[in-house]
Amino acid sequence: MTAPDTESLSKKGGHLYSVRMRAFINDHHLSGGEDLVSRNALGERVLALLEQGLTSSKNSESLPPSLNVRIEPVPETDIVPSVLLPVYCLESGSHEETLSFLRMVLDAGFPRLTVPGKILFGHFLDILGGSDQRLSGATFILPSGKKITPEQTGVRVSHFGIVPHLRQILLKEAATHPAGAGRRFIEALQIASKIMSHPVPEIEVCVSDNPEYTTGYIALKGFGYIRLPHIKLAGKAWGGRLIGLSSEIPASLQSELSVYLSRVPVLFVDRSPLFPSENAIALLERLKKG
Ligand code: PML
Ligand code: MG
Repeated sequence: MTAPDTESLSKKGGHLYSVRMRAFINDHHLSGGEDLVSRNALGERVLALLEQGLTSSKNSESLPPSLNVRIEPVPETDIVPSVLLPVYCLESGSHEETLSFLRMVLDAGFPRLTVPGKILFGHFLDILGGSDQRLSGATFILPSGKKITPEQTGVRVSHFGIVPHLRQILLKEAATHPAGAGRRFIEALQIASKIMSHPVPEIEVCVSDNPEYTTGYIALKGFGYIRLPHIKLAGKAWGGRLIGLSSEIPASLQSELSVYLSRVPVLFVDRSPLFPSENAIALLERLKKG
């Protein structure tokens, strides 16, 4: 484990800054991004997030978007340091191939799963088909197969960041994946890693709501994050996240989980390996071994 970035964990006053950006046109969400950074890195991150919001590819008519940028100090003592999940990538030439891999993983391909994989896959097909478009956040699936949507539109995983040198290294390494690399991958890896850093979630499946971004992922507790190229067909402006829980938790614990995911600041100070892409057979073999 490398030492935490001493510049990021600022000494003076013991604070980092949470910076969160959201770009939108009227009620239509375009783009969001965030980080947890030191005072020194704040200006550069704010500018990068502004650029991200202003150039969102979801803004098909190129109208001038509105942007909310929120910057808040976060006491160092509130920050939970964590480690990013290992990253795998499926080698796939088509949507059908990727979907069939996902179906196999969920249909007993990962023996440790408590949630019923077939039901989860059904809910995922609903997301792909666009039947849950009012959701902007994640939905929970319980071991009974029951689906719970916190706060009506789902829980938004937020308040996370990554030390700058890890971002750079991962972007460089992931460029060898057929799915490519970019800020979406880094952001999604942080979200999945934050979700799996809580004891109750055991699986997450995600597809982007960006019509041009066709790579999604599945994250599995105790295994890692598998990138899924072609999980969606280009041109569809909807997506979503399903989080499978390992136990039937009472409503009070569900809200504790939602608060953790949406509010508790988690800073990624270390990473796990990033593996080259592999075909479905090789990945299923790895998954069987757990
Ligand atoms: C999103 O756009 O909200 C989700 C992006 C998923 C990224 C998957 C990847 O590239 O590994
Ligand atoms: Mg998105």
